[in-house]
Amino acid sequence: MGFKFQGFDFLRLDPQFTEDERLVRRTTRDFVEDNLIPIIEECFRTERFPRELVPMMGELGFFGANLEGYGCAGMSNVEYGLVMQELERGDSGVRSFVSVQSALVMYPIYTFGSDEQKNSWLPALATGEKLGCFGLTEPGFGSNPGGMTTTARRSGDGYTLNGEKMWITSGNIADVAVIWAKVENEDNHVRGFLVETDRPGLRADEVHGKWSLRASVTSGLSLQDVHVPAANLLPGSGGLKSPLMCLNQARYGISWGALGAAMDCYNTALEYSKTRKQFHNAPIAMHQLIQEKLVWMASEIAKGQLLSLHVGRLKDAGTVGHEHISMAKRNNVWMALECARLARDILGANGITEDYPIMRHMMNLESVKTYEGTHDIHALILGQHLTGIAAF
Ligand code: TGC
Ligand code: FAD
Repeated sequence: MGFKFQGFDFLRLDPQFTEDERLVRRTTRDFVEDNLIPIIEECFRTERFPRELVPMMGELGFFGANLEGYGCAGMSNVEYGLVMQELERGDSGVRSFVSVQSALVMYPIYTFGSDEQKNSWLPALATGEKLGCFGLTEPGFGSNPGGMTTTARRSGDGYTLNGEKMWITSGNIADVAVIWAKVENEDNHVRGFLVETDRPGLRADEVHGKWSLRASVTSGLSLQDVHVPAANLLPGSGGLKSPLMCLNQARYGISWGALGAAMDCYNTALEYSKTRKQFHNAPIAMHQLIQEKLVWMASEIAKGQLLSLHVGRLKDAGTVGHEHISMAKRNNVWMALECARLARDILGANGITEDYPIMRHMMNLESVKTYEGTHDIHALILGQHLTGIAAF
């Protein structure tokens, strides 16, 4: 069932987007409408990542979209954001997959990698022929990745890695893992390593039974004496700042993605409220309480659009701060989750079924609120920026 997506432009923002930006949005929207929407409920129900869509997403330039060269599309950050918005209108799990491939795998290779690493990995990651994952979080260190216990020790012609990574998106389908580890004989400095997933000693265990992001693969990674050549160290990486720079790219995309999920919830609730009749044989949209909920959603989505667009323009101008990205991620994900809850309410009992996308968005957004820095961690990042005092 569900209702056809109408787009959302209460503030008449469209003229603020360039023709290229509108084209990227249209192309991604068509891809989602034609290829993702028809299968997403089945994927979510059966805990299946729709891998068959990967080659098409590669052809459309979704992977590493805002990077230049190496077969990447060279999109602006606003265009990249609009891709994320449209993908997450389809499903947060598919947007997560693209975020990880782009912001957390291709970006660090592009930014910290050697020419050899860039040439050998980026073109294949851009087409989707190769897939990647990003291992920062550990079982005991989520919000505080600086405490990580995964180690790399220089040995022979390379490094030997040991440790456990947890909650790793795409872990079981990746060809390469970007692993963050403390180098034991280099003052425990955090560095990034490219670890091919068929190396002896690396094991990926898929997490099953998630009630969120069920169309996305999530894994635990175990590294036991995994040896990589010295050429697998990302030479430009150094310190916790390096993985945090990757997180900025992903968090920025998430701020747009959450808008897409919120728009889908709003659109569904609006259309439903105009057709569902209760009391006086009249649509429930005539009731003030229903209208107030719709107005809240429309107002918050419109404000969220302004926020992401402005942060995107700052990013394109090279003047964005990570605090701006924290505000956009925190606000828009919270807002989207509230929209999902209000929309579910408006749909009554129908809202809990897979006939409508609401409950799937709501469950997905619970993860989105937690990953890439929880809602509260972003409050503390912003608090630190405002006061100069770290309260972590
Ligand atoms: P702290 O001492 O504050 O910072 C260490 C160094 O990093 C610098 N820095 C940043 N640089 C770039 N971007 C940022 N956002 C940065 N934040 C801090 C900082 O200036 C410092 O530089 P330097 O030169 O002085 O060394 O570090 P801390 O250990 O106190 O931690 C800070 C905190 C809590 C903000 C950070 O650890 C954090 O963000 N925690 C949240 C962890 C997180 O977000 N994990 C995400 C894992 S990946 C994931 O979830 C993927 S989900 C799938 C998908 O994306 O779709
Ligand atoms: P914790 O850090 O244990 O936090 C638990 C609670 O305590 C939260 O409410 C938090 O806000 C609060 N809290 C923690 N510290 C403080 C404090 N100082 N003050 C106040 N409150 C605090 N990680 C990766 O590296 N790669 C991935 O690809 C990846 N994909 C993921 C996919 C999914 C589906 C999920 C759910 C997670 C993924 N993650 C990934 C991990 C994610 O980044 C972490 O879950 C997140 O950083 C939070 O860590 P945690 O779950 O250990 O929670």
